[in-house]
Amino acid sequence: AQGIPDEVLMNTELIKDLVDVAKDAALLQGVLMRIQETPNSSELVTYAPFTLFPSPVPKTVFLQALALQTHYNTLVDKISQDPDFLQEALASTIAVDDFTAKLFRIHKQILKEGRSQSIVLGLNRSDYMLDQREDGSSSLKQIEINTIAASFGGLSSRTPDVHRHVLKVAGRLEESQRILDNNPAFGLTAALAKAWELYGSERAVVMFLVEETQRNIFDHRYIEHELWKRYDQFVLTVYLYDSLFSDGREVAVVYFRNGYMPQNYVSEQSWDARLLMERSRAVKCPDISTHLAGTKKVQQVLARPGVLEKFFPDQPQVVEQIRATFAGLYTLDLGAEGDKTVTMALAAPDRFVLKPQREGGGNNIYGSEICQVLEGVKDSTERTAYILMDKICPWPVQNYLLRRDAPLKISNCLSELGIFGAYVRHGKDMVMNECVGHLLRTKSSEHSDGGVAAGVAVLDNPLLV
Ligand code: GSH
Repeated sequence: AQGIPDEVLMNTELIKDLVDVAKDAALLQGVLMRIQETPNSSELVTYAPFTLFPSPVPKTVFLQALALQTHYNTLVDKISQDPDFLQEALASTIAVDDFTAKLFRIHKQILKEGRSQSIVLGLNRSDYMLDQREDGSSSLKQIEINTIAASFGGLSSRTPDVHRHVLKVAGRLEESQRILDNNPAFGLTAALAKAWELYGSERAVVMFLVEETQRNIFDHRYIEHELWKRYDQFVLTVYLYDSLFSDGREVAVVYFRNGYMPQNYVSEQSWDARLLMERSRAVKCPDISTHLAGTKKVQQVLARPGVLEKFFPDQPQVVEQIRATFAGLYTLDLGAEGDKTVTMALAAPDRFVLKPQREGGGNNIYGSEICQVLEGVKDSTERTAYILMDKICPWPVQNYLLRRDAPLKISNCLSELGIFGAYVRHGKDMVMNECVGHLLRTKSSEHSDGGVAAGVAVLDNPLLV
């Protein structure tokens, strides 16, 4: 099996027609975003950015990523229940990174008071790229795991039909039939619904905590509508961008689609609100310790020898399976090991990515900028706000990135595969632990960083090869 052949990619007349077909198909399927000018109105909306064609992904690697997801769910959940591990892993980071420190303070307070809710709901997305070497080998490497506001499970449920249609119109029936079904919205909602049911109060609402500007509302709406579809009765869902405005209704589940960046906390009151939610009986998705389990520092510590073994003491094959997806990850803690990391990074910055403890995309540091940043902090504790990771290098593939008002041109593209995980734990019992779908995102190779929300990547589908 192959990707899209050049005779199609280079046929300019055909491409022009297909672009119109594709945009209408996206609108018809509801692959939508609000526009930048009016981010809180649905009067004028546009298609969410997407690729004209699906991108090739080797089948073995795709299956490998799917098979890992329930183990990653378990790992994240175990980390969240291990205060000693989190304390030790994050000690150097919270000493210098104010945002992580504030989250950690809430986590400590909850530990002291005791958790108010034994139902845990985890909706995450583990992201990977292919490390493709000159010798033709490809290996799956994890970029990161998102344990808060993992997005695009809604829109990616609708993109398969867009690519199927485009390929059919292009006369590529065989490729069209190879586009996989995908419905993360359904599985994410199944977990949300399970948590709501376990909470056990018909009148309690599911609260979507969203950003003040809501361009990505349709991605949220898919989840919301899936939730309503499950019940004959009235299900209450509310959208709030400031939890302080909750108007007296009991909240069963708080689904965070906000709260992952420092800018999301506009004042001290926002931090008070986060604490209030953590203390409440509502099921938090994620709770504060699961949020912390998704930090880059935890990712780096997990790659140290013996750490995965601690979480899976009797499952060496699971340890091996997970570890196989780890790229080289290096500490910048003060001491000889961290000094070695600094020297290594300065000697060959193009081989690495410098990652601060930030989410939302566009925060990582590459190339000569790594040297600038490291030169400034290398002799101080400030460097412990970052970790260093090997840069993953996939082969570029040509495709057309369709984005409102952007000129049409062929681009060299890199793709990132995300796998959605959903789990619910009630006390000690895992009552649900599933892999619920995938998300392929593709960007021009000119950009080293940034997702769809950050305006860099676009939605895509894997074409298994
Ligand atoms: N607040 C927006 C939403 O909830 O839809 C964006 C959230 C966001 O940026 N989430 C990150 C993500 O999944 C994880 S923290 N980004 C994927 C992308 O933008 O491509």
